Amino acid sequence: MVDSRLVLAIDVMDRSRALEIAHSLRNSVFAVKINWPLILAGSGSIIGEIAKITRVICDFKVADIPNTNSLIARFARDQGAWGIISHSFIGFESIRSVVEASGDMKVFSVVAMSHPGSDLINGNYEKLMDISERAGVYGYIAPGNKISDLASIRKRTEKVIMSPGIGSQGGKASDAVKAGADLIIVGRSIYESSDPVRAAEMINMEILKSKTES
Ligand code: O7M
Repeated sequence: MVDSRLVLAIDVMDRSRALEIAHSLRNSVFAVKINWPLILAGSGSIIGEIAKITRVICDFKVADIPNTNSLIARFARDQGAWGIISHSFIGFESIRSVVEASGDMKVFSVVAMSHPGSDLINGNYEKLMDISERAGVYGYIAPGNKISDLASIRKRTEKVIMSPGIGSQGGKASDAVKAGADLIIVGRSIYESSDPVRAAEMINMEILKSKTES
């Protein structure tokens, strides 16, 4: 597996394009993150197909009752996903159900977000981290374009932090790494670029440089 800290978000709705993107960038990424648009446009079997190419993180932002959450997590695990993303505002029992159904699959908990209007969730990161910690998550999602939120979250944990909000949403990978991100999520600014491999390599270099500086 390549030595990259980059997680490529493939938010396209065409199955063959998704596979082509995953294949062409497999040597430049730590993992590929897939989300509902791709699943809804095709079928869940895309997880297993991409898992043959690289690690897959299922960004399902799980947010339901424990029984439903368990079904979703088990499905992702059975398809061969490496990781899954769950919300945490759903409470201890619900996120615990994701952890229990995930087995070896890594569970990342959303405790702050990158978009305008995320203040409600971001203002509650301490409570959300406490719930997630008790539930036994592997890591956290925290915004790479809201550096003070990210830095505050880093201060409270040594677990893996994965950060979106880079490029198209205004954040810089170097700032996010310096504030404590371990893995950087980037989507459009790579797969919509005229040279996606080069775009990914530039971000890989930026991450590496910031890690050695910080
Ligand atoms: O780089 P982009 O903006 O094209 O894509 C960012 C990806 O990260 C996209 O898949 C979003 O759904 C996701 N994301 C956010 O942009 N903001 C968040 O706060 C959280 C996520 C995410 O990945 O949550 C797990």
